[in-house]
Amino acid sequence: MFSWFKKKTKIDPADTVKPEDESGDELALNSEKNPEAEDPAGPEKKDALRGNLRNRLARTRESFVKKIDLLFKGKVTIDQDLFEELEELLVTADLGVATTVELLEEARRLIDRDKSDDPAMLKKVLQDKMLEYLKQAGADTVMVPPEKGPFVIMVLGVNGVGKTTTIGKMAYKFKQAGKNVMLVAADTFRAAASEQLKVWGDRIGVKVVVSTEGSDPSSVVYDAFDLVGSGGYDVVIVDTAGRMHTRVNLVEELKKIKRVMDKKISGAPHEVMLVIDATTGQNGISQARHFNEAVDVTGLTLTKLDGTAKGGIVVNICREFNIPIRFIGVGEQMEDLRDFDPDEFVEALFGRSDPD
Ligand SMILES: Nc1nc2c(ncn2[C@@H]2O[C@H](COP(=O)(O)OP(=O)(O)O)[C@@H](O)[C@H]2O)c(=O)[nH]1
Ligand SMILES: [Mg+2]
Repeated sequence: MFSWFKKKTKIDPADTVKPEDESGDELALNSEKNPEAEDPAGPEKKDALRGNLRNRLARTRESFVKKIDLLFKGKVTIDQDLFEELEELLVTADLGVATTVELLEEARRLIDRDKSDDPAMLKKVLQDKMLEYLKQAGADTVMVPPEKGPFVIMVLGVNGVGKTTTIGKMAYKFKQAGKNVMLVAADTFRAAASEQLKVWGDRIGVKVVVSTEGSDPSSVVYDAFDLVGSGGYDVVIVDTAGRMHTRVNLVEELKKIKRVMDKKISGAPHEVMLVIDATTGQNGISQARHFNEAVDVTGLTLTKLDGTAKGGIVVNICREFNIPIRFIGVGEQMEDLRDFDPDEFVEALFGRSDPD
């Protein structure tokens, strides 16, 4: 099992509370206080969380995995019909045409090679291949903070995808791990955006630098970053506007914010995180493409997986972009942000027994 924060963790949780921590190691979010931390003494607790993820992914399970099961039920041989039905099912589950075609070609190749006629084999190939896609994109998913100074995360995404909520949830995770967090409201397009971030910050107990509506987002960032050194912040998360109707301006604005960040803190932002709403299906793919062309995206968060049957989008995104998924959002509460773990995800979806 691995995920970006469980893997290669070198920081002792006791060390992470020191604001002067400059070890340069991967961020250790799995402190004792983190409810999702792997607890060798508590397998029941881990099982409960796993069961919970399974519940949260219920809609995708129902519409996608159960349909696959139904399709295979009673089938004794693999025939063209089975392939065609499977193709349709995968495409409608938002795996995308290209991913589906590739998956089925690979399945055909393996079935020919093994001269297999067993539908169970086809199903297994499908699951394995999906897991492979998820693992390829997530092979190196550890977010690495800089050797010195704060870890700066810039959060992007179109309106309503869940940026501000995800920032609140991330801040909670970092806080739980003993990090000193500052949030910056650089979504100056709507006053409500700044207020919403403030509400999250107050709830969690972290500093929020608010902005006034209509102010220049890069000057908000410029001023906010002046406070970083004196405040001893370990993590700075910047919320940005995501209006789409002025895409060119938005791109220029994001580039400018990035430049300002780097000017104030060399190397920042260390993570450019794009938030994608899983319920938008293929639309999410084109958003990822646009944003990635404009500013190099280094990590993804997929939100609202609890409310959608389009969970297949995760496989599609992993195959299409070689950008690691850091988190998945599975609810509206602050605890509802999960580290993305391919094994755990596939297991929760297909209900396999523990792959380890
Ligand atoms: N069910 C569910 N709702 C979410 C999730 N993430 C965000 N939301 C909701 O999506 C809506 C828009 O979120 P917001 O953070 O304001 O989006 P922003 O415009 O990108 O900043 C809010 O009602 C959130 O509560 C999630 O993982 N699951
Ligand atoms: Mg927002």
